[in-house]
Amino acid sequence: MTNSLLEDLSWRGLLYQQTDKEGMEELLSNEKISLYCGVDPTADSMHIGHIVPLLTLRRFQLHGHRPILLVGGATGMIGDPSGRSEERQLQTTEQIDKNVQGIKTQMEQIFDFQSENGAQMVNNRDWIGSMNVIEFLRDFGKLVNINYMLGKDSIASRLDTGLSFTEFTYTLIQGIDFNHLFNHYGCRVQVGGSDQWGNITTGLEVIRKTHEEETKAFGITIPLVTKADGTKFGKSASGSVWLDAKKTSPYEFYQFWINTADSDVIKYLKIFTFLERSEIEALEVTVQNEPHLRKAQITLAEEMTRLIHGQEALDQAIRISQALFSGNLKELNAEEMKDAFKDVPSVEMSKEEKNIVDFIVEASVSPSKRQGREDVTNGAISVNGEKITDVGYIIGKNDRLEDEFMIIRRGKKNYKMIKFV
Ligand code: 545
Repeated sequence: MTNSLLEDLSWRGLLYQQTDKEGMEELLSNEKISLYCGVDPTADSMHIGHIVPLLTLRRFQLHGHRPILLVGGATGMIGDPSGRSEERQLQTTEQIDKNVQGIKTQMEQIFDFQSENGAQMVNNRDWIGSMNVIEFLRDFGKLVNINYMLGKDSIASRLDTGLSFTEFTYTLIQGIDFNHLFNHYGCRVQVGGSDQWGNITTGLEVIRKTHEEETKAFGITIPLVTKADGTKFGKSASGSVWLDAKKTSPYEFYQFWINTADSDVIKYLKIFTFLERSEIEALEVTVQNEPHLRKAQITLAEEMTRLIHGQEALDQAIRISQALFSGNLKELNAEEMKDAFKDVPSVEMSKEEKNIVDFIVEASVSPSKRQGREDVTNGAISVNGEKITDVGYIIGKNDRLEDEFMIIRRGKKNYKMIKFV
């Protein structure tokens, strides 16, 4: 069972670097362990790139191991230089506390906290926050050599451009965390993205130097998620894909996954979903034989939206997508319409009554009056999902949704949102 976990992780492409591969295989086949992953509260929400190590921890949990979820209430006050070319701006304590709340809520979404191996949440401010400077320097600073620190990528790569003493010490603080969790929670493994390798190995160094016999702690890193076309993963038209529904609506979230390229979709099913190997392999066949059905993309979008936003939000996202696809907007309520047309070009118009042809020309839906008349008679124009073919039709109050906006469609796919002012 347990070794099949590592095999599964490897099949999913989730293993990048590992310290003592055989040692960890042996550990996992002999016992159920505790393992951890940390997230710093540098924002009030994670985006989809951040959750890959957490989903990996969840895979361990499904195999009987206990996840420890660390939020960096202390490390967030310093700032991890890993993977960054510039010094960070310090955040206020209030901002960090607010962010901690946001991240905790999102972590709770992914894990089971009830079962025998239920997840545990910790905040490193609870042990780092009360440590004094003498203790830091005498108990831990002595353990790491400057030369050793300078060998870390996150430090070496910043020597030319600049790195404060504050950020320089970051890796040691994360190292103290691993040691603390090793001592107090029996934590044996730390998981992180590939940028965390230096910090994870600092922890192993601290553990090794503060314990007598050969200690058994391990680190794993996970590769960066890439896209076949070489562009950056995790961006939609409107920016990062956040877990927070207020930043990225469930519909946009759903659409992001639906739009995955055929060349990426199987890889993402492996990395992000808990579908079994046989199910993913069956979907792989459909990508080859009937790609136009987009079964793999639909499955990916459904799994991810359900995981992060729940079944109800998924149902709503599907409803919006179907309404847009069929052009039948009548089934949507005003909230759903706003969501669906968030990225659609919009124009502001006054509330005064207007003939349909004049209206669509003013809104630049049709380029000229002549074309506008033609569009209406041809049945190419619909207002809030209803076709208007009468060139004498007057647009008025009843055409405004919530007295505020309106959706016009010209032809099959050209939508415009009208905002009334
Ligand atoms: C702090 C103390 C520990 C262990 C870990 C940490 C955090 C770690 C770190 N991780 C990254 C992070 O990003 C901010 C998220 C904004 C909400 O900085 N030093 O906190 C990312 N991490 C997930 C992956 C990562 C990493 O949360 O590990 O590689 C991104 O994929 O950058 O004791």
